[in-house]
Amino acid sequence: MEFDVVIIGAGAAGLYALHRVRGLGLSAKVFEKGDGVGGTWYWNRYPGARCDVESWDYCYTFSEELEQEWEWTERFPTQPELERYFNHVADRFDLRRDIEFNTRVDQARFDEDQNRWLINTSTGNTVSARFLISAAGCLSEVNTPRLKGAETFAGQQIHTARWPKGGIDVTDKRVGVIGTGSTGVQAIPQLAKQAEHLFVFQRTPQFAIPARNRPIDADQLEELKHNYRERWELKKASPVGMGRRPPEVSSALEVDEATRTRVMEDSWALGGPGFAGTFGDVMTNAESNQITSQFVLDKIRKKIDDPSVADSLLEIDHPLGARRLIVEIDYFETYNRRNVTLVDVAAAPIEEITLQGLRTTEGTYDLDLIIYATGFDGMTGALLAMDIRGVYGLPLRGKWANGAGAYLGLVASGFPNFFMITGPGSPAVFSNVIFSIEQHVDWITDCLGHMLDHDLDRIDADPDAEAEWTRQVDEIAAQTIIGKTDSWWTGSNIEGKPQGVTFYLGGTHTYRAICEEIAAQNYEGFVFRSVDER
Ligand code: NA7
Repeated sequence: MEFDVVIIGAGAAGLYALHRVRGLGLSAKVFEKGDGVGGTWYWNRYPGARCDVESWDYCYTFSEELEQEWEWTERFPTQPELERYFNHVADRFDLRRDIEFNTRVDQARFDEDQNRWLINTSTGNTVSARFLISAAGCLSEVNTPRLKGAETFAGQQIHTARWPKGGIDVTDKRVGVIGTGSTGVQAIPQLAKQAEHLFVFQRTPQFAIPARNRPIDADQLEELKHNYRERWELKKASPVGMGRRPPEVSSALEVDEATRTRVMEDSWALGGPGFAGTFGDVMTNAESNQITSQFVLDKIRKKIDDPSVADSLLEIDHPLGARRLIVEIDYFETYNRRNVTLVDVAAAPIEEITLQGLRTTEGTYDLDLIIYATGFDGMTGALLAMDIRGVYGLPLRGKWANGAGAYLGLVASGFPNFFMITGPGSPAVFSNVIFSIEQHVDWITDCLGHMLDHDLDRIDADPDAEAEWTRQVDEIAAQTIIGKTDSWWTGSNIEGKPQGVTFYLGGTHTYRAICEEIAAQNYEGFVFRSVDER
C-alpha cells in the first residue's frame, strides 16, 4: 500500500495531523497500537486519572464549531471525559476510516532511491509513504523498573498506564504503589478509599498544589464558550500556551511582605498548575523560589496529622517547579487514613519483590497488588522504541546515542521527509501540550503545502542549523532550575539514557515566532530538493 503520508499514533497529535493532511488533498494512514483514539487518555485509565491543565485550555482550538458544541463538565477533566472528547473529535471529523488500530509501527526506513519511507507494522505489513509524521507522544513509552524478584510475585502487578479497561477491584486488597509523581498522587487517594491497606513506596518527595477542582455550571460554560477566542490570543502570547493572564507581581522580592503573602494566598486559593507562576520569577530567581516553596511547605504541613509522616512527605530536595509541579486532590489528607502507610524507600530502599510482596532494607510488606506509578521514558522513548532509519540506513538510535535533538524539534537531519510532532528540541511537554501539538501540526502541514506548491519532494534539516538549534536549547536549559534537577524531564529516570533537558524552554510564544519567522524566510535551515533534481 502506498500513501502520501503515514502518521504514527492516534492521540491528540495524530488525530489533528490526519485532519490537516487530508485538507491538503493527501492520502494518509494512521497506525495506532491501541484499539481506540486518545493516546495518553486512552492508556491512562488508573483511578483518579485526570488532566492537570484546565479543560478550557486543554482542548483543540482549530475548530470554533467544536469549541461551541463540546461541553466540559469540570475544571480538570477526567480520563473518561477526555477519552470521550477525542472519540467525539474522531467521529465529528470522520477520522476513523483512515486509522488502523491495534497496529504498532515497528520499523521505518527511508528508501533513498524511491524517496519514500517504508514502514513495517506489527501486523506484518509494509506500506510506503512520501512523508512520515510521528505523533507517538512524549509520555507513551512506560517505565517499569526492573526490580529483583518481580517475576516471582504471586499477586498482580500493573503499570498505571496499562490499567485495564474494566478496572481492577482493589476492595479488601493489600495494595502497594511505587511512585509519587503526578500519577501516583492522583491514584493514591482513590485507591485508599477501597483498598484494605495501601502502602505507598515514596523515593522522592515532591511539591503538590491543590487542584481546587470544581464542576463547570451552565453559566460558566456559557462564559467559556464566549471567551474561547480571547483565550486563544492569550495562549499564543503565553510562554506555556495557557490562556491565563501573566502574574500581577513580577518578582516576590519587589513587594513588601504583606503584599507577597496576599499574592501567595490568592494563588494558593486558586490552585492548579498556575501556582508556579505566582510571581514572574519563581522559576528563575532562587530567593523568590525559596519564599514560594516555604509558603507551600507550611500549607501542606497543616494538612498532615502525624509530624513524622509530614517530615517524610516534605523533605523536598529541589526547588518548586524544578520537577513537574504536581496538582493534587486530597493527596496529603490521605495519609491521615488508618489504612494508608507511607514507606520511605529513599531511607530504606526496595531490595526485592518476593512471592508475597515487597521487601525493603528495613521491612517486608505483604501485598496482593503492586502498582507501578513509575512514569515514562519521556520525549524520546516512543520514538526510539521504533527502529527508524534515515539516509544510508542511519538509525535514529545511533544519531541520538549521546543526546536527542532535531531542528526546531521538528526534523532530525539525515531523516528526510520525517516530521516529529513535539519532538526533542521543541517546547513539547513544557507547555499546554495540546496547544503545542496544534502549532506543530499547523507548521508541518503548511510546510507540506509549500512543498506541493513548489514541486519540492524532499525536506531535510541542515546539520549546522540543527546543531545551532540544539546549542540554543541546551544554553537556555542550563539557565533554568529544571536543567539542574534530576527528573524524567532530564532523562535521569531511565538507566543509560543520555542526561539533559531535550525541550525548548525559551517559551512557546517565542518558539512559535521563531518557527513562523523561519518559514517566512523560505524555511531557513531546512534543505529542500525539487522534483527536477531527482
Ligand atoms: P514520574 O513523574 O516520572 O514519577 C515516577 C515516580 O516513580 C517517581 O516518584 C519516582 O521516584 C518513582 N520511581 C520510579 N522508579 C522507581 C523505583 N525503582 N523505586 C522507587 N520509586 C521509583 O511519572 P508520572 O507518571 O507520575 O508522571 C509523568 C508525567 O505525566 C507528569 O510529569 C505529568 O506531565 C503527567 P523518583 O522521583 O525517581 O525518586
